Amino acid sequence: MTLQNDKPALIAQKALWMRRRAFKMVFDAQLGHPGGDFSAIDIIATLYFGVMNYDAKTPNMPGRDRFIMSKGHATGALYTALCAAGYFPEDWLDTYMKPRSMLNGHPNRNYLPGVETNTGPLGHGLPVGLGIAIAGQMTGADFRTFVLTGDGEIQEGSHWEAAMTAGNRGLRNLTWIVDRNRLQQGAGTEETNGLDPLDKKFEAFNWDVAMVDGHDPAALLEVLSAPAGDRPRAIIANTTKGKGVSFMENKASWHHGVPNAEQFDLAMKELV
Ligand SMILES: Cc1ncc(C[n+]2csc(CCOP(=O)(O)OP(=O)(O)O)c2C)c(N)n1
Ligand SMILES: [Mg+2]
Repeated sequence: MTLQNDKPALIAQKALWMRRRAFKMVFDAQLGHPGGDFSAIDIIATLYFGVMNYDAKTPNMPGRDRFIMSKGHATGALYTALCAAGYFPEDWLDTYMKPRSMLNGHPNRNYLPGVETNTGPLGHGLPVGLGIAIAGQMTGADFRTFVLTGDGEIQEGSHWEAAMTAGNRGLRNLTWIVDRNRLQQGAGTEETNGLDPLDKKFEAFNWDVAMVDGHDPAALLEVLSAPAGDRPRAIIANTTKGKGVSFMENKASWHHGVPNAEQFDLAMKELV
C-alpha cells in the first residue's frame, strides 16, 4: 500500500513532522507549552489529514468543517498543523512569538488564516463551537464542528452549560474531543478537581460517548470519521502529556517547560 493510500501512516508522518517542528519553535522562542502540544498532535493531525473537509486556499469556504482549538495554549500543535495543511508558508513558523509575528502565544483569527476563533482564556471553545453548530443546524448546512479541549480546562463551568444545551438540542453536527492527559498546569486533574467518571457525565448530558487511544491514528481515524448519530458526540482521547520524548512524558513541569540545547538535541534524536 502506498503512503498516499494509507491514511494512518500519512497521519503518523505528519504528526512526527509537527512534533519536531513545534519543539524547534519552542526551543527558538524559549516560550511555549510543549507538553500539551505533544498530547494533542496526533488528534489534530488526524483531523486535518484524515477527517476534515477544508480548502486552505479558501480559508472561509462556507461549507468547511470547523476546528476550534479550545486549549489555545498548545499553539505548537495548531500552527504546525495549519502550516502542513497549506494555510501559510513554513517560514512563518520561524516567527513564533517574536514581536509583530502573526503566530502569537495564543491563536488569533484576525492574523492567521485557518484559525476559527481566538482562544487562550480556557473555557470558551465549546460555547463558541456550540453557537457554530446551532447555526449549521438552523440553516441545514452539512458541515461538522470539532472542538478540542484540555481535560483540566473543563473544570471551567462554561463547558457544562454548553454541553447541556448541545444535548438538549440534539446537535449531531458537534463533536467534542477531550485531550485526557490527566495533567493540568502544575498537577494532576484528579488531585486538583477530579473529573472522573467523565463518560458518565457526558451520557447524563445526552451525548454519545466514545473512548480512544489519542495517539493511535488508525483508532482516531475510525472514531472521528464515524457517521453522526442523533446526538452530539464526546470523544475521550486518552493521551500522554509530552508524548514522544521520554524525559517529558507525564511530567507536569513540561506544561510550559522549555528545552535547553542538550534537551533539544536529545528530543530530536528520539523524534524519528
Ligand atoms: C481561564 C484560564 N485560566 C487559567 C489559564 C492558565 N492556563 C493555561 S493552560 C492551563 C492548564 C490547562 O490544563 P489542560 O486543560 O489539562 O491542558 P493540557 O494538559 O492539554 O495542556 C492553565 C491553568 C488560562 N489560560 N485560562
Ligand atoms: Mg490536561
